[in-house]
Amino acid sequence: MLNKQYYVEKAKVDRLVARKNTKADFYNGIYDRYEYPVLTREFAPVHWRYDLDEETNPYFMERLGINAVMNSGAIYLNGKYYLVVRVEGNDRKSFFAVAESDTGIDGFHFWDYPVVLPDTCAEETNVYDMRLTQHEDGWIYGVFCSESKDKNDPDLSAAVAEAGIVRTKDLKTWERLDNLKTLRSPQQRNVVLHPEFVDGKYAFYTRPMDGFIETGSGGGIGFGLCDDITHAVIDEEKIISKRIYHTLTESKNGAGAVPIRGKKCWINIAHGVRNTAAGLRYVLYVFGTDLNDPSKVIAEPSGVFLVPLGKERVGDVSNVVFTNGAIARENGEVYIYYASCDTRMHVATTTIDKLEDYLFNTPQDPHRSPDCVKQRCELISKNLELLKNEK
Ligand code: M1P
Repeated sequence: MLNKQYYVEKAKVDRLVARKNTKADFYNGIYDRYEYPVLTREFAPVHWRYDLDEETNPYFMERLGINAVMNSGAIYLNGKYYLVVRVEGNDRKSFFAVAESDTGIDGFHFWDYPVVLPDTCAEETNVYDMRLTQHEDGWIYGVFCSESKDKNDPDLSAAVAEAGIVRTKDLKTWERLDNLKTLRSPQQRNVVLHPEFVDGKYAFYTRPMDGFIETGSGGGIGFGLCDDITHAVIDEEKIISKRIYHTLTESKNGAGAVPIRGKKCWINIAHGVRNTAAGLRYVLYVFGTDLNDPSKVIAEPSGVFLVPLGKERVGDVSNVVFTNGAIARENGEVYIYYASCDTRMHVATTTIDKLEDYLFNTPQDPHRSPDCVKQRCELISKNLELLKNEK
């Protein structure tokens, strides 16, 4: 018999899904933020977490809890906004689940079952952070981190990160392809597939790393081409967005959402990491690449694009924002989905025009305090002149 507590808990989930989201009182002219997260662990269906049968669960105890919903790939299909969410169970293992919405800012609800990926790698322990690429070849690709224990290292925590690749047409049936091989980098995370062929080949953004956490000699976000997506191998990785001393990418960086085709450039929303006394701080930054050569950076505005603010600053891994999904609509609207603190999902909305204005008209980082002061004084004196003439 069904335990009646089910209805109480289900009503809580239903209320969250029905809650309208409104723009927050935040302004920077670049994007809007929203009052509420678009997904939290409380959105997870009750039937994912509880055994509903009174006989086998007399206390209506949570049997398989959900710890977090975060880093989500995003896609717009047949009039709906879809997130392929990284869901982390109470057992620390992540899996993917589809949540859909009619508006892109609220109403996200999970499908009944999580994504069941073909289980082709016996040694794979964890999967996370899927980027969804609607490729011009007609497939929707999901590229994600496939993590296994490093059997050659006796350290209990030593692990290997590779890029797993799946493809689908409907987000329901998934075909698993070979993991990406990068011949010069032992580890890969934050790999993203470009949506168009480049020189007739599949193009990947990579993030070469020496270790599982430390990028070591890995100099930043790489770019490489491969002929066969079903057995993807990249020989050369050209570093296109570098790690730079005393910037937000000093410790590491990584590609985020699948690049968006703008009018002037490919819009790349990435994350940069620096170390602090409070641990690593993850923020988002944006760069633009040539429409004809996505490996060539042509716009590099200075500094952070989006940082964790207020309640977003605290969670399982505090001081983190991370994106691996954005949706650009045909009318130019852009929905940037970002997670805060590896805990919950948010949205920020903007337009392609605004992002390109930001990319090409935000000053570049002069890399030294005296030059930053000069840059700011120029802005101040121009503004004071304007204000004087207004009087
Ligand atoms: O905890 C913050 C993020 O850490 C990793 O990102 P990176 O590989 O750049 O360090 C990822 O594991 C990501 O999932 C996580 O959000």
